[in-house]
Amino acid sequence: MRPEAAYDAGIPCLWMRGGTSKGAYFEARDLPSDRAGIDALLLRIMGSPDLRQIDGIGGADPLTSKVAILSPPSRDDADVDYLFLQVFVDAARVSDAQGCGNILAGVGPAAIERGIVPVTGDETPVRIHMVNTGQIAVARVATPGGRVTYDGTAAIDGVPGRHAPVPLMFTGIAGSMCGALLPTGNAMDVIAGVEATLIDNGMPCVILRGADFGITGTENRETLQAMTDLGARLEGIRLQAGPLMNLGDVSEKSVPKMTLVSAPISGGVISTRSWIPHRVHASIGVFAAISVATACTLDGAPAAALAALPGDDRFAVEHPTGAAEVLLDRDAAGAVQSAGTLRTARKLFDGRVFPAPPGVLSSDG
Ligand code: NQM
Repeated sequence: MRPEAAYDAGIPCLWMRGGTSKGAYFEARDLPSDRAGIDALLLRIMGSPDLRQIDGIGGADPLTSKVAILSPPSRDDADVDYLFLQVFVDAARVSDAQGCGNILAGVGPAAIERGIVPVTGDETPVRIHMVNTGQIAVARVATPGGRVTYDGTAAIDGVPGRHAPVPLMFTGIAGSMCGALLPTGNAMDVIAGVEATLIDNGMPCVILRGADFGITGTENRETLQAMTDLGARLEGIRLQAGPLMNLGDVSEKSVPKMTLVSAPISGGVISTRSWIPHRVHASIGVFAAISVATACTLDGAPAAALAALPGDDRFAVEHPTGAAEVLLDRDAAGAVQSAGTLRTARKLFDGRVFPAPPGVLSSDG
């Protein structure tokens, strides 16, 4: 491991928006070789723990306190390895216990920018080994004239403007962290007297009926965040769900996510409000949306009874700032075989980041 002073001259860092999240993209070779060293350095870079992350580059929100670490592929069926790390805002904690499909959207462009993946045409397919779950995603990156472009006409809800599309396709993501799509074997379980679906199609999620919590599905993020009793009730259910989902004690983990569902309001399949798990999501995570959409197809799941299923494979999962479109390929029996989504990404800044000196950050906000 390198001495601390090796980082005083700054660390190469790409600051990118991936989907509806933002994060720091690093190459593994520029970081310490051990996880403890990486975690300590990332806390200093993002400015955690501190509610404002004022002495770091984190955005004082779990959705903008994210990190992607890229390295050459460790598998023959991939072009790049991507390790996702969630840097907690208010705790000195860094977690690899989840992936992130939004930050994933920036991985293909970043890997090309950094020369890990060569351009292969006007569009470059990038096979991404998602190290957190051991699964592969394929991103298609617009590379006209041999360079990544972020300009384009694709729009995603939760992000202003139009940008180059980054379609993402996934196979075999069921049971990514829980070992099975339905870790309890049931489409519906009862926890603390409430019916829930415990599901993992790329992201461990607990899906509950909003009506059981007095939620209509029209509330905005701020309203829900202010409902502290609701947050505490969801956390109680989450702590019980963790072991049932083969995740063990989840008191310090960012999974499972908690999603309240209601009948669709604006022409989509279902309305969602998500806790990730203690802050309310401004929209919904990519894999969380895939997991919710999948739950909508399961007989006996509370979400299925509320859903307006589409006639095709396009599932619009409504969220507080619009809808996320999920593609679900189903076999003749209706079982989900593969999934996809459309994201966009944008390079915001490319430079060197300077970590705060060790030991100066505190959590007194
Ligand atoms: O579910 C937030 C996000 C995410 C994760 C979170 C995500 C996903 O929106 O794949 O994208 O759930 O912590 O970035």
